[in-house]
Order: sequence, then C-alpha cells, then structure tokens
Amino acid sequence: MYPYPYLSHPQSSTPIGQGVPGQYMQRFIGRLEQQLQDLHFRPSVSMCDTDTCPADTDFVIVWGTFPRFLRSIPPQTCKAIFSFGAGVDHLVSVAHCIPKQRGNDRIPLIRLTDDQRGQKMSEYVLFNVLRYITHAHTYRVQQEEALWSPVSHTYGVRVGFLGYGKLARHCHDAAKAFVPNVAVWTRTSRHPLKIHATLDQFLGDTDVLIVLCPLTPETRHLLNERTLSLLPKGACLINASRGPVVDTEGLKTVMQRGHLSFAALDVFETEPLPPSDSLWGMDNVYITPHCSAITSPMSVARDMAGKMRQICDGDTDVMGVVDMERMY
Ligand code: OXD
Repeated sequence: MYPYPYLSHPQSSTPIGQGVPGQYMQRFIGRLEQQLQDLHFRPSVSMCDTDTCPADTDFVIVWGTFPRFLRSIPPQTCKAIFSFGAGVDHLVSVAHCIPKQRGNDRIPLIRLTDDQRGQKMSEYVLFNVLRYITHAHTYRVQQEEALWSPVSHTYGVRVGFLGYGKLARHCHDAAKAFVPNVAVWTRTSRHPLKIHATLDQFLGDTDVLIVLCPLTPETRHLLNERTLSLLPKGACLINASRGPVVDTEGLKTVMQRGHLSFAALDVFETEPLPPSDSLWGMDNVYITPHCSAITSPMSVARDMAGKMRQICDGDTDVMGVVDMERMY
C-alpha cells in the first residue's frame, strides 16, 4: 500500500480563518512522514486552485475550498479527504465538487478529532468562564482608570453549551470542576444533560453561553438580537465555533444596550476581523484571532496517520467522517 497524501495548502481565498501557515505545514509534513515511514509516504503540496490532484493520490488533506482542485481528485485511488479543522462547513459547501466513488457515494470527508484539540479548547473556554465569574474584564477596565471598586461575587452561575460534540464534551468535563450548573442544547433530544424543552427556555436559564455547534443552515444566525436578548441580563457569550452562528449586528445591539456584560469571540462572520470593525473598540469584548484550539503539528499528524492506517487496513469506521446530510 502506498498512500500518497496530497496536501492542499491555501495561502488565500479561504473563507474562514487563515490558511495553514507555511512553517506549520512544514512541521506537519515532517511529523506525518515520521508516522507513516513504513508506508512510503510521498507528500505533494498544492498552493492554489489551479493545481490538479495527481492521478495516483490516496489521501488528500485540505483546509481551503478549491472547487477546481476538489473536482480533480481521482476517485479510483483516493480513499479519503482530510480536513485540517474540526469544523467542515466551508468544505461541505463545496461537497458537490467532491467526485463520486463506485457506489455513487462521494469520497469520504474526515474532520480532525485529535485529543489535544479538546484540551486547547477547554483552556480557552475555561479561561473565559473564569474571567466572567471573577469579573476580570471589569477589573481590567477599572485598573486603566486607577479605580478601586470591588464588585459583588457571582454565585450559582449557570453554564450552557450550544452544541455537544467532542470538543464541547471535553470543555464540559473541565468546566464541571468550577461550575456545578451545566446544561446543553443540541439538535437531538437524546442527551441527558438536555433538560430544556425549547431553545428559548435554555437561553433564559443560561448565564454563560458557550457556542460550540457546527455551522449549518439551521445554526446560521441562530443567535441574533431576539435570541441573545433571552439570555439573563448581565450574561456572557463565548463563541469558539463559527462566526456566522451569531448575527454580528444583533450581538452589537445587545452589547450596546448593556444586556450582555461580556463576550469572548474567537470567530467572526468576516475573518480576519477588519480593523474598522466596532467590536475591536468594545471594552467588554475579548477578541482572539480564530486560534482557540490550534493543535500541534504532531497531534494533527498522529490523528490523520492513525485514520489513514485504519482505512488502508480496510476499516472505514473512522472517527470524524462527515455526514453530508447533517453537514458536519
Ligand atoms: C477548526 C478550527 O475547525 O480551528 O478546527 O476552526
């Protein structure tokens, strides 16, 4: 078996986040080669959509959406397309460009499920939950004004997860050490932590809303002026999934009204966030550049290599295969 991972590296035109930086890519390829030494791995990197995929490619790894490139992937040899991210909304939007294999199914698309990603996301989420609980953002502003003014402690904070996939479960377990009141809202009703009958009720009972759901037509602008206003006054929003789950204009209105006291945003409807965007100037907004769960090249390589081996051994039941109907 001679897997031939073909690595597609977008420098630009990626609709979310930024391209995978060159240095990261170099380290990643090195790690992947190490992991697959015995399989005669031959990497090949494409930088733009004008490239076509080599005819004997076994695996493709992508981050950006290159319709033309995707169409050129050979379905006769290619066993899977790996996404560099846990979120695949951008790739699902061009899924019609992925060639069909025998049996009429498209070449499977597989997202990242490495454990380190859960760890990194938990650090980001917990940091912001604790910032909110300890009023860190209020004290930061007070310090700028040399103001000595203790704020009353907050007790019984209720945390709610919008979405409950692998990343959210990791964050949930980490958050449990600090906050006993944790609820979830998921698309399906099967989760025992899902105790609310409607999304509106869930939001009404949530002081810290952690958004970790995939972006689908159902979740686009799910959080808007109306739904964000259902959160209790003084609540906090943490968005680490995809920017368009939140309607930015609605969020700004709710923040300006003082209804939410803090928002930690790692993702945005437009990325990079333009310098002129008014979110930058808001005291109670903490902005990070879509980096909440960037994992090491080693962790990513280990995850992908393990799955490639599994597939080469004839086991197609790998973790993270995207359901094209559900769109995640
Ligand atoms: C991801 C991301 O999808 O980093 O993994 O956004």
